[in-house]
Amino acid sequence: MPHHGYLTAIAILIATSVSTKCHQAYGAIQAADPESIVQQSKAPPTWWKQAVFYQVYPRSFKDTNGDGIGDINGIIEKLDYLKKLGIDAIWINPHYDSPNTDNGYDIRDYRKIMKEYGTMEDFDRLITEMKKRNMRLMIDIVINHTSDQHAWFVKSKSSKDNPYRDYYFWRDGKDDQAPNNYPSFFGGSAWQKDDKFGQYYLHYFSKQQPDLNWDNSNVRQDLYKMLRFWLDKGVSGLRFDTVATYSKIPGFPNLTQRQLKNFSEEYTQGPNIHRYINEINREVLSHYDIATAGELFGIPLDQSIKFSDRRRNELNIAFTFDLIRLDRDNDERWRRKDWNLSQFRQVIDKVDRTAGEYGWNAFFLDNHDNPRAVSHFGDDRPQWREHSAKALATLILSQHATPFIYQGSELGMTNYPFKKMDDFDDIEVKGFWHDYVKTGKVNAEEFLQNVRQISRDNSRTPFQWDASKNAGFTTGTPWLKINPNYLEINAANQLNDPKSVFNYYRQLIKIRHDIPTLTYGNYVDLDTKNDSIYAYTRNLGSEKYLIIVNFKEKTMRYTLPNNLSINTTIIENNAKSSTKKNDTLLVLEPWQSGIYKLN
Ligand code: TEU
Ligand code: CA
Repeated sequence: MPHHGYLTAIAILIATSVSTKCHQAYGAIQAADPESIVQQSKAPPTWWKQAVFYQVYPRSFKDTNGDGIGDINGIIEKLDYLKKLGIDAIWINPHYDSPNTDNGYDIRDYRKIMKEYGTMEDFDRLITEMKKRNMRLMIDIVINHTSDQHAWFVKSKSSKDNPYRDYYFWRDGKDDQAPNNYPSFFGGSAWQKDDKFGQYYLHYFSKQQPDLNWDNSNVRQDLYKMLRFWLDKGVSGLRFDTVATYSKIPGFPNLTQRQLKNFSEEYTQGPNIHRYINEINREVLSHYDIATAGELFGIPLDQSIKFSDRRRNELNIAFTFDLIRLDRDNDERWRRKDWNLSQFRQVIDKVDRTAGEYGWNAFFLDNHDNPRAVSHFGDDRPQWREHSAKALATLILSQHATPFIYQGSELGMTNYPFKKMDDFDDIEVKGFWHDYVKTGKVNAEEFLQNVRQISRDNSRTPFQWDASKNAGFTTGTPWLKINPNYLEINAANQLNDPKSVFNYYRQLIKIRHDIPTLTYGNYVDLDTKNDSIYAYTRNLGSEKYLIIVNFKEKTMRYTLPNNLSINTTIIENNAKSSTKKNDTLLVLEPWQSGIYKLN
């Protein structure tokens, strides 16, 4: 819908009163006239602001050749499922040739398809099939580091005077120690000694992921050629992995004890980061009609605006992590902390203010690096799972940001019931184990209690398509265990159930497409201190919508502030008493959520 042009969308809306056959029919919506909306939003309407994105983790989405690993043909097979959901654009995690020490984030050849995922012909067919369905593809760009099996690194380590030597960071040790005290995100030191010449190479992530030297213009130019290769194939979006760490601190000084406690931030403070991203934009991105997103892991929130401020010509969309990691330590990244709704909504408020008039955010409550949304921010116990999944969906699809739905969240898929360490696949969990349990700092049971809830593997278990063997994901042995709750939670038993989480997502996506104020309207939190009812408005011109969620498992009464009153119910979930015109008091059942047009 959004690609037919923004004004057409509004015209269609005006022409037809929107109502659905679903169990929550919502009244006719009269949106404001298109001109005023475009003017009021001050920014040119853009497809990537109006689009609803869906993140596919290819490895776990659909296997079509029985090797237990998802593949590109599996994505093609399921495009009609995603079209039915109402998805406009898909972000896929890395699809390039890789030894998979970090599930594709260790790239061996940027211009080859990972053999487990298929062939370049499969990839080209994916693009063609998506274009037929008016869907756009965003690919993952991992250029902070390569695999240690990449040809550049093989040459680089072969000799000190090889032209590729300074494609990476090689340094002498000090007193047979690493060049400095940098830790790796995946445990241990960020320096790996190479015995051939006794030098060390830098790797912020695993030792199989050596960091590229962005200060070398040959590296940058080779990477820009690679970007053009994929963009010329018709890709419509790029997600830049760990984008703030490309520039390193000159001289690699030791981190102080205080800096070590939040080294993720230190790694984003390189002096040239914006010069490099601006160069990528000037040399590559600005020549294509695409959406670009930056994974701003580690960046302090107040600095995040620099990456998406459209006046700076860097990137379009900011992925920030203050919300999804509000219950995580920067230091002990394996530990989970308690959180409350007031903290949750104050982060959203701050992220929205930070973007201001010229920036733009993604909004997401889970991804492949974080636990499942309904287990993390909802309540995945049987009596609340569906209600809270629909409530979180309501939040995701009514924010002043581009929504990213992570695969399976549209079904209310949950965390996996991990029991012991060898249930985990993730290199990050193994790195934490090495740093914290093997060194005796933390006892194994406390460690397990925490990583069970925060591990990236929670969201990487195979997609649950149906109740057949292996949840219909594979006819082979799945690469990672399938959640045993696939018998109850799967796509097959939700597609035709009007009350399913899937169909709630489908309705919400349609509502978001039909009401531009939910995309462009400003965001006003009605009471950031309220710890039970999350209520905010979205406003554009004379249009005002209320979004409300009862985060508690008990019935709550909520009086609308500032003389606000209900005009029409757009959609609501788990309501006992239907909300009426001019109501100012809402009685909200546990995990009740809704979107309402206000007078
Ligand atoms: O993640 C960047 C990153 O820092 C996160 O991995 C973070 O360290 C941790 O996972 C949060 O719990 C990106 C990719 O999203 C991730 O999958 C890769 O492992 C990483 O970069 C290296 O490419
Ligand atoms: Ca396969």
